[in-house]
Amino acid sequence: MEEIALLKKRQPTKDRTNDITDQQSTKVIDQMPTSCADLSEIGHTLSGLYSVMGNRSVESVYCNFTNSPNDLGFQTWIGHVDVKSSPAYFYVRRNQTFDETRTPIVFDIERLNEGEAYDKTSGIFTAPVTGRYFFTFSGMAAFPVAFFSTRLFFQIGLYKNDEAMAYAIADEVDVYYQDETFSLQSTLELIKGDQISVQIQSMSQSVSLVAGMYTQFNGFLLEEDISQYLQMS
Ligand SMILES: [Ca+2]
Repeated sequence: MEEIALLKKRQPTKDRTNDITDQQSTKVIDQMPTSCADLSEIGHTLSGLYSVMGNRSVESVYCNFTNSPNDLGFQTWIGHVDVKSSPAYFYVRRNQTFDETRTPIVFDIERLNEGEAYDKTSGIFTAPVTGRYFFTFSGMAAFPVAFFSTRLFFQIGLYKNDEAMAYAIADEVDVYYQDETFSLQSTLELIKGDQISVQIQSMSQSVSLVAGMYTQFNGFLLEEDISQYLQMS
């Protein structure tokens, strides 16, 4: 008796499996699904959240398969799915002061370098994938004792390949030793292989970049153009 009861309990599950395999008309589409209609076409029947391919990114949609494809509630767009084929974020500092112009500043202290896109021997971040990135650089410039009251300046830039994307400046007019802070930020569209560095664009003689905890370079991949890798058939 117990066995029969058990069989009866299992029966609905078996029937449902048959429903899907025997009655649902399924077919293969020659691309990644881009909508609930595509998902339905390849055989999905359970309503729920699904990932589909959008124009530039993977998107999340809610499919209500109890509605017909023409009903308003059949597909509800939820948002973009943040897919990254490779992580990229870093936080680096420098151990010693720096005073060379138009040379990538080497930050040799890696607090974090996920994905190893920042190279601490060259000072260059190389975009591992095409997408949008955020960079921030803040620091302190040291101004020497001047013998007469004159303006000393320090101009630093964030460079994409060899082109400046942002400048920050610090200056002082004083006869005493001075420090002054600066910061710059950039949100950039980068192609895979683009190189980002921080360089002193120009400065007065004997000015220098302070090292240690006072100068920090950070960056991370905001959003990757994932679709370009997925055009395979
Ligand atoms: Ca100033």
